[in-house]
Amino acid sequence: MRILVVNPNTSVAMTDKIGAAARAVAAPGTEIIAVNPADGPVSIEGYYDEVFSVPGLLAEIAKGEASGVSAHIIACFDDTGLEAARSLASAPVIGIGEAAFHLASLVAHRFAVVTTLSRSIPAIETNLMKYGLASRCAKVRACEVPVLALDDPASNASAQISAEIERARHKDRAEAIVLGCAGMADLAARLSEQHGLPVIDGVASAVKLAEACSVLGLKTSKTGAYATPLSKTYLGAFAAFAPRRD
Ligand code: 5HY
Repeated sequence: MRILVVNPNTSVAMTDKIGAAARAVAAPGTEIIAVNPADGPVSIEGYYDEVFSVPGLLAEIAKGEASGVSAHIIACFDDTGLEAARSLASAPVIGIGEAAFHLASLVAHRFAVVTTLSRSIPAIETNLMKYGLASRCAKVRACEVPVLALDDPASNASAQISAEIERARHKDRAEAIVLGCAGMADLAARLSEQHGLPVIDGVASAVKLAEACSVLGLKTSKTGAYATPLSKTYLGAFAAFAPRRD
């Protein structure tokens, strides 16, 4: 099977890291195609960045559909553009945030999320409510390291994340931790070992759930929320995005 993994921001180094994390858990026979749009924000930190990442994301999803991929993964923890992507696609579309929340719920009564900046917290809290999993999440915390600083040794990111994990354990009674950024994908195993509890990365979670959907023959339901968009004209710069039902 072939799985498209879209990093909706435009930082190639992050796309490479995400692709490596996806390939590390992919089953034999699963091909991971990791891409990012050429246009859009270099990182997504809050609602404004999210909006400008969605057109590029949808263009990549459309290409994946045309090439017949088995599933799509949106590799941004906010699950940016998830509903629009599902409306466009027939193959399953898995957001790394939703995937991680569900896997955390399978191994822990209560989990906490550790994301990058505090400004990213409201969108994650809103998604937890939307997915019906807010009651399982004790708290969404932030390590206050910007997305693109996660790989900068000067940011002390791993130590900052570890400090929040300890606070989540002792103050929130968290029994598992969800890493709230695709850029943290390479940290999960070591942090789990260091802190003695499950630490869940959304990229790996999404790959296994995408494989499961494909093996089970599940495709996006088009009978309601994710129905194919109605044909209509889009004027101006977005004309190429106009939905055309065959
Ligand atoms: C992500 N931003 O996974 C989110 C995380 C965040 O560019 N990739 C991004 O901080 O909202």
